[in-house]
Amino acid sequence: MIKPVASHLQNEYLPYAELQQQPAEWWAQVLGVVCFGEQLPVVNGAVLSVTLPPLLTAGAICEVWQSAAPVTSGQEGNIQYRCNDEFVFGVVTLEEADFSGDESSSALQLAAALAYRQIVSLLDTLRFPHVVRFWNYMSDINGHSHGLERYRQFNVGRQAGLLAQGRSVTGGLPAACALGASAGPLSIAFLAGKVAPIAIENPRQLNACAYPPVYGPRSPTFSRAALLPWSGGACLFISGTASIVGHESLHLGNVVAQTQEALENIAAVLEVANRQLACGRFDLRDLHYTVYVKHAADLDKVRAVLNAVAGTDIQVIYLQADVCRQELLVEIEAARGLSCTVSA
Ligand code: 3EB
Repeated sequence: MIKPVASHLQNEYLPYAELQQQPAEWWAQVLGVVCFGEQLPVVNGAVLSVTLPPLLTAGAICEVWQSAAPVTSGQEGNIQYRCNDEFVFGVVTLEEADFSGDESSSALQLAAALAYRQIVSLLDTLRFPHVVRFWNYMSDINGHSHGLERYRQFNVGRQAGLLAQGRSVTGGLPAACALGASAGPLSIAFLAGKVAPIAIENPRQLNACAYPPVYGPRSPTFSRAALLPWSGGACLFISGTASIVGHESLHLGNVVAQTQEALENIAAVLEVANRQLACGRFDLRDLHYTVYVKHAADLDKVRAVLNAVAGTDIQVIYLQADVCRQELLVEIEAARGLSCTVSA
């Protein structure tokens, strides 16, 4: 039987303008925040600001992770974090200009390796060994140098950082996303806890850690979803999901079909996750979605597909971002906390 975590985690979307006005009592229950907009002033140390323009909403928008138990904040090296007895949420941003790459290693690769080494080291020190979710953002994700696409450089560095700290790069991996911003430092957020989440894979997709070398010398290190059971339910974190079946990108140039395929993938992940639940079930109509659209002009098409599949009554934000394969036009991530009790 899985040992449940004690309390509920949930995310919601809040305009940045409202985040700026929240009182201390509100912050006391906030584990972490990821904000999307153009060069946002710092509201709080442990808030990740990413230079990704929101679509649809007027101003900047934030994804807020709240928990029931009061939170305190801290700092270690480049990492700022907030934690309670059960979870820690941290953010780290590294300017590539501060790293002197050489012929064999780019600044981005070195920055990724350092970030992941520092994160894991902090988690070991604080005794939150189990990462549930990583958020990764970098500029020019499809750019090339050192004979390698920058996303693939990031993958090399991420693996090096994890391996240097004795972490697995092949199994039991957290949920994650990796997106391209138009500018800004390498920006990473993480959520970790005391209890190992269940790593969920998608039967329609090859495990990302087993992608063939054609996608780069080191594989990405994430599971398709992480499921965190607790005493009265579960929280599901679905990784960035795209139009990939097996390991191949499908529907090149067709954003409608790519969106449909990504949602098929999410539906398949939900089915696997639901089999793990003692009670309740996850449904496409109840998820909270962050949707990354490569071309802003595709917003209406992507939105129409999501509304047709998941309904119009969903919590969702749309952002303009580059996806980690040049040909992918959309990537969708989602999360949901579920409360339920087993009936006798
Ligand atoms: C994919 O399925 C799409 O490198 O952490 C999705 C989620 C993707 C996470 C990562 C990459 C990552 O391969 C890309």
